[in-house]
Amino acid sequence: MSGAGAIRVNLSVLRTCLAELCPQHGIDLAGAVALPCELPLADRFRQWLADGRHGNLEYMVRDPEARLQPLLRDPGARTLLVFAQGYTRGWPADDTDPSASAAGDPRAPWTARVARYARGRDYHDVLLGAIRGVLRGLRTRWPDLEAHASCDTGPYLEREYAWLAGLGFLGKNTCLIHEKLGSGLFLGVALTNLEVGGLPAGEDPQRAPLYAVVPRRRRAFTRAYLSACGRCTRCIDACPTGALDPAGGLDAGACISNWTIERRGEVPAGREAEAGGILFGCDICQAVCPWNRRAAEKAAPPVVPEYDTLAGHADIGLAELAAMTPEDFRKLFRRTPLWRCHPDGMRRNACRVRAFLERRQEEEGKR
Ligand code: B12
Ligand code: SF4
Ligand code: SF4
Repeated sequence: MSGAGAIRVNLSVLRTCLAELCPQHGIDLAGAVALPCELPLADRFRQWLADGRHGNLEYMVRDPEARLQPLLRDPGARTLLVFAQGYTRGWPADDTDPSASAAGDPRAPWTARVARYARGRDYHDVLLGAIRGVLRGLRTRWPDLEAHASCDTGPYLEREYAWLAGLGFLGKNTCLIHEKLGSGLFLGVALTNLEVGGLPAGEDPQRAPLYAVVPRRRRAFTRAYLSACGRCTRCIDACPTGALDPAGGLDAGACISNWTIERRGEVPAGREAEAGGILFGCDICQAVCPWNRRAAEKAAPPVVPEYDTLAGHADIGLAELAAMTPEDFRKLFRRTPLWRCHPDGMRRNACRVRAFLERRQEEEGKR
């Protein structure tokens, strides 16, 4: 914040503004966390780093305390606004998507081997644009509003803030899950100089967000409502690499999503089969989640169409992807989440999937 000072706002006025602005910009959920806020799950994050479960994700080790306390970077901030935008309304029970089931059906188009979050325009652009639209709207009411918006790339534990702001609960697959919309949600935040009178102090999660396209499950939340998984362990059981810890958390070094997106170099030696027919990202631990199955059956407003644009390119073959030039890669994937893996990552992934499918066909031929 530049030092303009805090702007005092009333909670119900902010709620009314968000209710008007969020639908205009395709945002499904919005909430707020008062700062400073001691994150109740901070020790999980510290332990995650201490155990080396960030794997090759070196950016996670940079200044971890700043990630836990935004005021260290910006002492003038008073409220973190938190937003969620749906990219899919759950996963249906009969989902035969190989990125979900790793079934390795050789007839499946390459687009079905890509995690759903990556089948459209880059969410960093779409959601960030939407958040900035909301902030512009808020500025017409509060011209001195200072805000710094980010989506994914900012140093925030976005899921924990979303949980604290009442947007949903945290699942054993580590995702933020809304009881009606499921976990197919992107998260983004805006650090602001708003001081919201009546906003509960952090630490305990709020019962509901300030704006929601559909309300959360009607039930009396207990004070410590953290997770609605109960005894379910489907995501842990379904994960092909054992990346999910039954005690909570994920080993990024063992996660297919990391292997196919972030990791430079091949899948860890000897583990290629675990990634199966998956080309990019991994949806398995969300596709098996009953909350996503239920969400798929519910009538909820459609997600923004920008998140479903890849289908038009389904006719490209894996062989073409495996030999893709940087120029072709740029033409097809610029401003999509697939950009993140670079042309060599795409070639590497396509070669691995082809080898997997060939091996499978050979094995079936021998039977
Ligand atoms: C690093 C990262 C990854 C890494 C590591 C993931 C991980 N779980 O840590 C990799 C590359 C593997 C990854 C994969 C994916 N990611 Co990612 N990722 C991030 C990033 C940049 C940081 C996450 C982080 O801080 N990890 C550190 C650990 C300690 O934090 P955490 O897992 O969130 O856990 C916290 C809480 O959830 C809680 N907790 C953790 N586990 C449990 C379990 C229980 C039972 C309870 C009660 C609490 C709890 O404690 C932790 C401390 O706060 C965030 C963006 C951001 N700035 O936050 C996106 C983000 C988490 N990713 C996102 C997405 C969409 C994905 C994928 C679905 C993409 C895909 N289809 O391939 C997968 C999902 C894999 C999974 N099950 O998490 C979304 C998640 C949206 C949502 N609804 O939850 C985010 C928020 C990006 C965004 N802005 O939308 N991701
Ligand atoms: S994204 Fe895939 S590999 Fe990673 S934890 Fe979930 S199921 Fe396991
Ligand atoms: S599959 Fe079960 S355990 Fe995993 S997040 Fe969903 S409800 Fe929780």
